[in-house]
Amino acid sequence: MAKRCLITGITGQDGSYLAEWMLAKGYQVYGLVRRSSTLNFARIEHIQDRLTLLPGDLLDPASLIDAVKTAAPEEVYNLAAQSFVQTSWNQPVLTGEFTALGVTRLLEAVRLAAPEARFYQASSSEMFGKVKETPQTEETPFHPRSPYGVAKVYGHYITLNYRESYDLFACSGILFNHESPRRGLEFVTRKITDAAARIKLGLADELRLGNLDSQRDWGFAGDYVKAMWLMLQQATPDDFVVGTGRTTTVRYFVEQSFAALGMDLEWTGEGLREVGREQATGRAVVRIDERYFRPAEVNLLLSDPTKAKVGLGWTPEVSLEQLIEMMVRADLERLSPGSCGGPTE
Ligand code: NAP
Ligand code: F7E
Repeated sequence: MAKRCLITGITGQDGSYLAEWMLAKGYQVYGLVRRSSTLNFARIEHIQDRLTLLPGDLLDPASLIDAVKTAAPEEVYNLAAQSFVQTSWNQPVLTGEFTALGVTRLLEAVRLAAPEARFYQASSSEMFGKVKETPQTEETPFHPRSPYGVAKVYGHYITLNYRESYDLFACSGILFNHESPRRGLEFVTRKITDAAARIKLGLADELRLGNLDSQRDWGFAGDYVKAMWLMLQQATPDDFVVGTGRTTTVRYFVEQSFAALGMDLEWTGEGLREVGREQATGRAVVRIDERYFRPAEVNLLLSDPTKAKVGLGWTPEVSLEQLIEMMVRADLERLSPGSCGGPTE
């Protein structure tokens, strides 16, 4: 009989890639979806007929218990969260409800309705925040810098606590930034590749950004969901850092994105940096905009993924340059005349 898994956040970036991976592995895949006044299944449209979608919300314990009972899963992946760091300052309480307490609600549902199930929690490199050491490992102390980061620290420790208190097979993957053509448009990488494609096509002439100096360890989401699955195939539950071991600036990501579309870059000025374009029409400007700076920034993230490499046999396959190329090409194709468009690749 096929193994069964339940994925929360299946309509999100990672949920869609994980669902594809689990289907390919022969699992019966259940996904938790919350009610919305408009359908938001764009990322899973292509596989929707092979999924069983169950209604539920991280705020509603009964809906979680129902979903776990119905799916009767061997594996549960908790990917649902309010995941945008900037929004967590505007909605700190809601972020705490979803991203922190939501984990406890789901763990309780698993403890009560499927205690033998293996549980994956989507922890984050944002927990390292104002980093205590570089690179960051599973042993690096946390110092979160946003309500989102604080909520993720709670989710991380409650997962560990349920492992220690109830002997649940509960693991946390401490994942560094991972991107794809399915990344939400508000995150910096997708904002850049979408804008580069628009500027190339003459649909926009400006890209507004905040801190160009912040450094991230960016990988491809399609690679990272494999690490999630590998964690739940181990003999004992454990936590793993997942990243590429390479860090670059936001500025570098901008340069590479425009270069991938054959556009020359020229940075000028302190507050205002300009992009000169040779092949597109009009004039493109990268403008520094105070609105995109954060009250407290995470300046530098760099993973040491040795434990995942050795313990899980996991290595990322897509390089940063390949990822950028993949993202700009997908945005260019989506926005080109004659394309059917849509918010994803
Ligand atoms: P995402 O694209 O923002 O997806 C978030 C998902 O959570 C969506 O499916 C969303 O549903 C769902 N969700 C939000 N609130 C919910 C609620 N109250 N009840 C039920 N579902 C809810 O995020 P992602 O990039 O795929 O990330 C997946 C997980 O990994 C998140 O927990 C994130 O915090 C964490 N993480 C991400 C990264 C990264 O770089 N991507 C790195 C480390 C950790 P709707 O479609 O209805 O909004
Ligand atoms: O910002 C800087 C910004 O919003 C990256 C989430 O998936 O990864 C993600 O969190 C950096 C920051 O991602 C803009 O200040 C400059 O330093 O793409 P981001 P994030 O905050 O790193 C972690 C691991 C998660 O767990 C989260 O869920 O880019 N930046 N200018 C900008 N960022 C945005 N969004 N927009 C700008 O205009």
